[in-house]
Amino acid sequence: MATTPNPPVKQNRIGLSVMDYRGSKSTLCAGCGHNAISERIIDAFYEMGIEPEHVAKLSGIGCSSKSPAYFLSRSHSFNGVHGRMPAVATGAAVANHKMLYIGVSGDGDTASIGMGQFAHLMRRNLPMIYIIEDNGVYGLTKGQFSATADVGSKLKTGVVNELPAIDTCALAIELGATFVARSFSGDKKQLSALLKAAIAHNGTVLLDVISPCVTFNDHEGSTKSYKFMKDHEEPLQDINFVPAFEEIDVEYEEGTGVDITLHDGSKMHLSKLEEDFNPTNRIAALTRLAEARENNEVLTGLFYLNAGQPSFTDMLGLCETPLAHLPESVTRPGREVLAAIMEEYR
Ligand SMILES: Cc1ncc(C[n+]2csc(CCOP(=O)(O)OP(=O)(O)O)c2C)c(N)n1
Ligand code: SF4
Ligand SMILES: [Mg+2]
Repeated sequence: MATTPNPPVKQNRIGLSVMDYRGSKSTLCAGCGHNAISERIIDAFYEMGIEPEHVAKLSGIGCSSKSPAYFLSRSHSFNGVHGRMPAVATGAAVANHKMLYIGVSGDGDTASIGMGQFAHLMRRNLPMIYIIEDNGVYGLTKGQFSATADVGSKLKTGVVNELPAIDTCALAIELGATFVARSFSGDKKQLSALLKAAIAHNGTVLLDVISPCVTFNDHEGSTKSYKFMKDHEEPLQDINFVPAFEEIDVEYEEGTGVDITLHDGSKMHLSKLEEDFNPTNRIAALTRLAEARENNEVLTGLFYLNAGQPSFTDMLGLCETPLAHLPESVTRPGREVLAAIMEEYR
C-alpha cells in the first residue's frame, strides 16, 4: 500500500525547525504561566532566525529561574545564585559582546533578594533581555508574598498584603533601561511581538510578564490570577513587529499610531489604543505608570523605548574580537609591560 509522505518540516531563514529551539520537558506545574512564556521564547527565537549557539541563557533561583532549561537547549546556559544573575550576565557580556543574552528571573529573585544587582544592571544598559516572570509570590518556597504583590491581594490562607508593590517597570525606566514593557503570559500576540522586538534591541530590555502561579496564587482575591488578568488587563497599544529581514507589506494609515525603528532596522508599529501616549518620552511613561497605579489598572504594552542610547559594552570601547577569544599573550601581558606602566608613575 502506498504511504503518504510526511509534509516537509517548516524551517526558518537559517534552515532550522522549531524543534531546534526547544529544551527539556518542563518540570513546573501544569498550567504555570512560566511554561507559556517559555513557549513564546521558543517561537520568537525561531521566527527571528537566531542561531541557538549564539545565545546565552542566564537565571537566578526560583521556579521561573528553572525555565531556561525548557527552551533553547543548544544555547549556553548559567543558573546563578538567588538574585545574582545580573553580576553573571555583566561578566559574560563583557567577556563576549557578540552573544545574545537572555535572563529569566522571578519577582522574588529580582525585587527582593536581587534588588541591588537589578538596579545596577538597569542603569548600565547592559545589552540583554531581562524577563521577570511575575506571579507576586515566591512559588518555589510555597507561595509567600513577594515585593511585587499588590496592596490588598490575598493569600489562600486569608493573609492580606499591606505593603506597597514595587513597580519594576517604573524603576527600570527611572534607572536607565532602554526598552521597558509589561505583558501577560496569556496574551500570546502581545508577548510574541514584544519578545521579537526585544531580540532586535541593543541595550537593556526589561520585560515584566505577569505569570500566574496556579498552585499558590490563582484564587479569588489574588491580583495575579488568570481571572484577575483577564478582567483587568489594559493594553496600551496594539503592537505589530516587522523584522529587518522582512518586507513591510502592510501600509498603516497616517496618524493611526507610532512607528519606531529599532537598532537593526526592524520596525514596530504601535496602534494607538490610547490617545497621545508616546513610548519614546521617558517622563510620559513614568507619569502613565504612576496613573495606572493610582487607578488600580494592570497596564501592559511598551512603556518606554530609546533605540539610540549606546549599550554598556558599546561604551566600554571593547575591541572587535571578544575578550574570551583573545589569546593569553594579549589578555595577560608580560612583566615588562607592567614594569613600563609603573615607570610612568615614578
Ligand atoms: C540566598 C537564598 N535565600 C533564599 C532562598 C530560598 N528561595 C528559593 S527560591 C525563592 C524565591 C523565588 O521566588 P521568585 O523569584 O518569585 O520565583 P518563582 O518561584 O515565584 O517563579 C527563595 C526565597 C535561596 N534559594 N537562596
Ligand atoms: S509552584 Fe507556582 S510558580 Fe512554581 S511551578 Fe508551580 S505554578 Fe509555577
Ligand atoms: Mg514569583
